[in-house]
Amino acid sequence: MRLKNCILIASLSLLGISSALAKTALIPQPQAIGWGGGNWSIPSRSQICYNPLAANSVRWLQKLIAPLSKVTTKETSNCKKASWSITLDPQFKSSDPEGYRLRISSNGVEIVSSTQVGLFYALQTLRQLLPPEVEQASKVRNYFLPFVEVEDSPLYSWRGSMLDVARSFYDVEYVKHHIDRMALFKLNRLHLHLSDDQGWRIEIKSYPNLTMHGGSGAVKNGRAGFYTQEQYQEIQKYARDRNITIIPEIEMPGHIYAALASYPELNCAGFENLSPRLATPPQLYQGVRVKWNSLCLEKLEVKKFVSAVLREVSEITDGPWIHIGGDEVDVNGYSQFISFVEGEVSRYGKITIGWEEILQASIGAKSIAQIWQKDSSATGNSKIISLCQFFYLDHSNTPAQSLPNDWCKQGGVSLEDLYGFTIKDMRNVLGIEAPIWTEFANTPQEVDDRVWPRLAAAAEVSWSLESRREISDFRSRLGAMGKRFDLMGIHFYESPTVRWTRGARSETPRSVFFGFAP
Ligand code: TNX
Repeated sequence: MRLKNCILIASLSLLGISSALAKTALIPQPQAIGWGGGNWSIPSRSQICYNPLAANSVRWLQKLIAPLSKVTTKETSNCKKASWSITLDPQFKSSDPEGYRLRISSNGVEIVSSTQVGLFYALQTLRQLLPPEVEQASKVRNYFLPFVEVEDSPLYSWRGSMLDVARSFYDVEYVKHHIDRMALFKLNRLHLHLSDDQGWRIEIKSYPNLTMHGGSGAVKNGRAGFYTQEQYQEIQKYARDRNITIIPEIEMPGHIYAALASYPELNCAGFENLSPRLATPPQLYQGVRVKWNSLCLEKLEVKKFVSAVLREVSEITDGPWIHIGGDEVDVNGYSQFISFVEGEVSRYGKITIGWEEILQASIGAKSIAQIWQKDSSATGNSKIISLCQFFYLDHSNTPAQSLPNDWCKQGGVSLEDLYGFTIKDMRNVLGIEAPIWTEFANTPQEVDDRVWPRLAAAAEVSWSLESRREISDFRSRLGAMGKRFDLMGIHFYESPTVRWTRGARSETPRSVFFGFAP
């Protein structure tokens, strides 16, 4: 089958016709896929027809195929003759609301789902079947799409990436590129780690010094900066259009030195809450030590502060969750404090997420634990799995890369380690999230190098059934993705176990959907 395809592709390219080399390069692997025996030649002029419910999705499709064909659109309930049809059908049966069907035959391309999200994912699958040049919106003519039928839906509802913008700051533009790349792999949660010892990155109007002072710092060699509330909402809207929910994290009661430096009254008398005292307010901190500071929990000012911050963050957050950190801190009154914070979060209408340590407090049934070191199944709370030996992208890709953060797994977290993640007990598991901490990833290129391609593997682990996953097959699909990464300007790590196809790497990040709003 493979050999036949190669011969076909080779002979088509001899004729000067580009074809679906991308045939084997779908990531994540769909739940069901059947390749047909032929190809559909995209006509130079074509029509998309759509039903009224799909009006928003049709604009994405138009944008995607503009490089391939001169397209017109038609709203109709009878899509029999069009080259492209896209239908939002509330009656469409799928095992999940995010599911979809994509069919390519001699009649053209037909997409259907019961939701806009499903249609969006069908378009991402189609995007991967199209030549990587569409990412740069370069004209591609005479392209052939393989006959195929895809029936697809996700394993988990939580398919996440976490970006630490606190140690080193990443601006709105980079975050938007990151979001576009996430969307390509059907990821749907972006957790922003907005505060830590080295920096405070989100404007809080009632505590302006958090960003004026706390936002001016960063880890050594890192970047300073912050998002205004308006910029934060701009990111959120951009993500929302791409079915990605932003989860804001405000760390407390530890990992909070940037706030302690900005508002000294949040410290205890004599700075007893700083131990060892690695910096003294208002001095900023550029190091990478953890577990040395905490809010002064017994102070009334601290409760007032926490409440005001959570209120403002909740007000600008459109998703249901607020992440409160809660990790790596040794402090008396931890449990009561977490209960207080959880109460404030729910008072402002949101659900609490915290790192696994919050399970030591008596948290409410609705709160969610993010597991990073030790999976404890003894709890009824929902869990997000970020176990460091599988999902910590600040760790090296290979021993040869030898990055400074290797505390969880010496030699690093290889593509194979991550891809090999399996789960015995799926009860209460919402899904998976892969964090990139940025103590030692200080530029967009360095983040790219840690995040890609491993985040694509995390996307497959969170979308595809274990029975649909196979490492050598994944490696070959990933290798075929190399040229697309290059044309998108992604500085990915060339995992040595993958045979990469390459293209001319774009100087600047790009994607067919960058900056697009439907
Ligand atoms: C542990 S994971 C941390 C982070 C560090 C990371 C470095 C977690 C909840 N805390 O503060 O950045 O290790 O790998």
